[in-house]
Amino acid sequence: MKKILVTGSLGQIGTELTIRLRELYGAENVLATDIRHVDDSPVVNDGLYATLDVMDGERMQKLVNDYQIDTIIHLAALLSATAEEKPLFAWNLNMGGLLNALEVARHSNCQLFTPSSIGAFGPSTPKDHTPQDTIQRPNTMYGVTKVSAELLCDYYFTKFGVDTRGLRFPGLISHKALPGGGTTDYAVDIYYEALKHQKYTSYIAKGTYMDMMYMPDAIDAIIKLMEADPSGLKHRNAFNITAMSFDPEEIAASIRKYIPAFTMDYKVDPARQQIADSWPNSIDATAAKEEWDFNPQYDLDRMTKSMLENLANKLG
Ligand code: AKB
Repeated sequence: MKKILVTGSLGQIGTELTIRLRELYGAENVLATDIRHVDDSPVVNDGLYATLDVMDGERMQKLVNDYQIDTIIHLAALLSATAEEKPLFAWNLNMGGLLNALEVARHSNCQLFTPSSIGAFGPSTPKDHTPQDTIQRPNTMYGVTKVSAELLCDYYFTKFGVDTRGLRFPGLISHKALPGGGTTDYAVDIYYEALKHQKYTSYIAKGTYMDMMYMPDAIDAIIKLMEADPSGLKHRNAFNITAMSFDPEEIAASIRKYIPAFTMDYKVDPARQQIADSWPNSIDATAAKEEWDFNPQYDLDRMTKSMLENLANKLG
């Protein structure tokens, strides 16, 4: 049975992933960690939990030793919009945290997962059906850290034999935990506002297409990739994955199928728009499909239905 340590477990991916990993591998085999401690979170209360600042490599190593960890899922990082506001901190946290996780993985022979992003692409990348292997010259600090992270994980695999694996995530949409500081967050906010006020003001301009995915598909993808037979993996770090690509008008139209009175207007945020404009319209996930059978289940309308049903229950 795997013994898994998750960093950033109170974040948007970590919250749902930790719960799923505990269901699959047993609560006693999943150690959730985060720099924060949130009293009423199931991540903290329903299993093993320890505070961990990923910049503290010694503590990370001690936790791995104490709990005999063999798999590290390293999620702690700043997202794109916050990274643009605090570029030096973003570099230090995103790269320093990963380097610590890779060193611990090397010393303790752990498998390691870390997410990359569509943010690893830039303005000179082909915008439509962006290939798996293509130009990566991002012009955001987030993107610079993501490309560097992909290369660093490749290096640790080829040089030291660490079993590193990764996915280039699109915008992730979830009803359980909110994202924080991303460019694609509008596609989560819109569902909350649709239910609360039947209207939304989008900070992303009409006609801006970005790849997106519903969180259950993202969680399945992480688990499937980590379980995949390594002999079938030609690309370890990191696979393009996507389930849909839409602009603000299309997600609004999908919401209107369930809330006909829903309206949307625009107040574009130049900082986040500039980031969105540098990313692909839609990426090509063929390598993930061929190498480990990536198979997302949710398209836009199915996701909208599930988001609205679940959020309606949550918001009462
Ligand atoms: C962000 O918007 O920063 C993230 C991402 C696509 O990596 N959701």
